[in-house]
Amino acid sequence: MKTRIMILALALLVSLVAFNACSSKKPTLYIFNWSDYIDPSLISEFEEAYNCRIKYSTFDSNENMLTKVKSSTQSFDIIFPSGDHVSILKELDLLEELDLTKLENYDNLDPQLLQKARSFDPENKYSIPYAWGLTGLMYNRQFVPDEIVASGGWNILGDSFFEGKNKITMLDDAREVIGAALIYSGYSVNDTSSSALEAAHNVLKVWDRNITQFDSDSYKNELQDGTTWLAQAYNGDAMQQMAENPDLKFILPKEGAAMWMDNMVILKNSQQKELAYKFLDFLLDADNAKRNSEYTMYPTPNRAAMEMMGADFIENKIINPDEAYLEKCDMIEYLGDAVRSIDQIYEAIKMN
Ligand code: SPD
Repeated sequence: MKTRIMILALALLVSLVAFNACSSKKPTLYIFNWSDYIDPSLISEFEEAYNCRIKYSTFDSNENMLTKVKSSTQSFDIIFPSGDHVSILKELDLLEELDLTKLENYDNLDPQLLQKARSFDPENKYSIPYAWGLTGLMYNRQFVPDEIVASGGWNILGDSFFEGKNKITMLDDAREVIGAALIYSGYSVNDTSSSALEAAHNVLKVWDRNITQFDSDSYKNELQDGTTWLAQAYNGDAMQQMAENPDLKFILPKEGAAMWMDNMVILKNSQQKELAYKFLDFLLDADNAKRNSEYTMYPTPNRAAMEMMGADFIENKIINPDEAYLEKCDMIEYLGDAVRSIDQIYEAIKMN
C-alpha cells in the first residue's frame, strides 16, 4: 500500500513538473492597453494561433501608463499610448523604431490618418495608429432633466442644478480637463498662452464646485447605478455603456471636443520583438480590426476594416461625427515643456 501511494505521488510530481516545463516554454507577450479597448476573443485567438501566452494589463490614463513604463519593475512589449505620449516616450528613448517590412497588413491603414499621426510621430516610424475618438459628456437621463442638457455645451458642467449634489466626474487627465475648459473658452486644446490658460482656469474653478472626482474609469459603472449623473467621457466608452442602458446619453458639446489618436508601439527593451510584430500585424488584419472596432465602438484607422463596416457604425454620429463637427475638434498634441503650465492648473484644481 505504502509503495503504491509513493508511486502515485511520484507520478503526480513528474506530471506537474512536465506541465510547468511545458507551459513555461511558451513565449509570453506583455501588453499594456487602456481598459475596455480590445475584443478579448482576439487575445485568445492570437495565443492559440502563435502558441504563446499574453499577459494583458490595463491602465486608465496616459500618466499612469507612463509611470509604470518608466518604473524598472514593470516591463512590457507592446503599449497603447495616445499621440502626445508617443512623442514623450520617444523623447525618453523608450520606443523601438519599427521595421514595417514585418507588418504585411500595414497597407490597410488609412493614409489620411497616418498623415494626421505625423503630428506626433513625424515619419510614422515608431507608432501604428490603433483607434481615434472624441471626448464629450455622458449623462443618465433618469437623474438629469432634459432642460439641464438642452444647451448642448460644456457649460452643463457648471450648472447650478448640480450644486451640492456630488454627481459629476471629469476624467483623470490634465489635457482633457483643461482641454474642455479651453474649448469652452474659445481656445484650442493646445493653446498654452497665458490668456487661454487663465480663461480655462477661471472656468474650471466654477465647474469644480460640481465635480466630485477626477477618474477615468469608475464613471462607467457609476453612471449606470446613479452614483454619478454626468461625466466627461470618451465617445466609444460611452457607446459601450449606452448599449447596456437606454437611459445613458452622450453629448458632443456644441463648442467642439478634444480629439485623440491612440497607437500601438513596441518598447525598445521588449524581449519578444518578433512576437510583438506578429501581434501588431494580427490587429492590422482587416477582419480583426473590424471586429475589434465593433467591440470597442471606436473608429479604426484601418481603412480596409472601415470599408467593411455596416451602416449602423458608419452613420452613428457619436462614433463618426460629420466633417463640420470635426472641424471644431483639435487633436491633443505634444506640447513639450509647455505642458507644465497645464499640469499646474490641473493639480491646483484637484487640490481644491
Ligand atoms: N477605454 C479606452 C479609452 C481610450 C481613451 N483614449 C485616450 C484619450 C486620451 N486623451
